[in-house]
Amino acid sequence: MSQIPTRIDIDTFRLYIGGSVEQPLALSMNDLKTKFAPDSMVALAICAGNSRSTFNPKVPGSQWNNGAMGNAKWKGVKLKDILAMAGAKKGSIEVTFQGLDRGALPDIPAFVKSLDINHANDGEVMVAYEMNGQPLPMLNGYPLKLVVPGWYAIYWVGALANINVLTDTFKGFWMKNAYRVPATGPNEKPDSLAKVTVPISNINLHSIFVEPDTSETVTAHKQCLVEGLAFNDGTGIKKMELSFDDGKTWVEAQLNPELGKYSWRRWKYNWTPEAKGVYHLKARATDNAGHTQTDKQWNRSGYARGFIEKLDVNVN
Ligand SMILES: Nc1nc2c(c(=O)[nH]1)N[C@H]1C(S)=C(S)[C@@H](COP(=O)(O)O)O[C@H]1N2
Ligand SMILES: [Mo]
Repeated sequence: MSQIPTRIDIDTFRLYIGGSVEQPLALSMNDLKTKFAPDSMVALAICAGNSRSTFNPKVPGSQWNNGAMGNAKWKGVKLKDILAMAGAKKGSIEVTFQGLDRGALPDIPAFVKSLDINHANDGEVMVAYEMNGQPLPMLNGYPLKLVVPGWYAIYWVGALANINVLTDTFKGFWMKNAYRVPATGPNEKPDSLAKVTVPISNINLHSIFVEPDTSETVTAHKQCLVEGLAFNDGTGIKKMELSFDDGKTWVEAQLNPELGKYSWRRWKYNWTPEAKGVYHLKARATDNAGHTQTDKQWNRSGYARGFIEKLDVNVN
């Protein structure tokens, strides 16, 4: 656990922009709300380690189920507009982000993340001051959170206070040593770990069941609403399929309307089991980039789960 601030004086709080810029800035909350056009979007914030507990063989780290994620409407200022006001100098290549929290122990490196300057300037990355129409809750990074839509929440630096423009590659611990995946994607074999790794980046295609849950009783010959979520890095979900026989046959589920390209997408299916017994359900999404979820995936850190979700349902 990091030392996170428990109190912030919003009148004296400043967001500092410095480094390789023409004009270093110290922006108050009022500056952010009055000197820039507001921007908003619905986007999924998901921990890279979400669903880690389901990796086999087991990997170290918080044993998350599917709970380390949330979908919200974010409002704030485009990072691009803030960088334009500061004026990144020629030769700038990266931007770093740091919050007000400090490592729990003196030798824990400060939590600093970086983005390529073109990504920072893509017009989508946002410095958010509201979540679902309210000021950001303290525990979600009050008063400002970087929103990097389509990328894992490790980049969504909370209590954001320092933005630094760099003319060389950032080599901080949380980019160079931690939060990395094989260069070929978030998949490797336990007995032959990838030698080349890169910082984790965009959200892997995945889908989960929400209803029914394993404790629910489903009755034969009665309709049961099967519901869940699907998401990826923003290319969007094309198709959602379900199997009730452990992957032998598949049926198409209905996708709810899209709330935005970076939002999760809800899906549903009216299922009427024909007999009593245990059913082995599977959920499989296909995205607009042409990927379909597969059964097998593993990596040493349990990041970016994308393999197919299973659910055993007892029908009485
Ligand atoms: N300042 C700061 N921001 C941070 C982190 C952190 O340790 N410090 N952790 C990141 C990680 S790993 C995740 S999963 C998300 C969690 O977002 P939440 O606190 O809104 O749930 O915050 C990200 N932003
Ligand atoms: Mo995380």
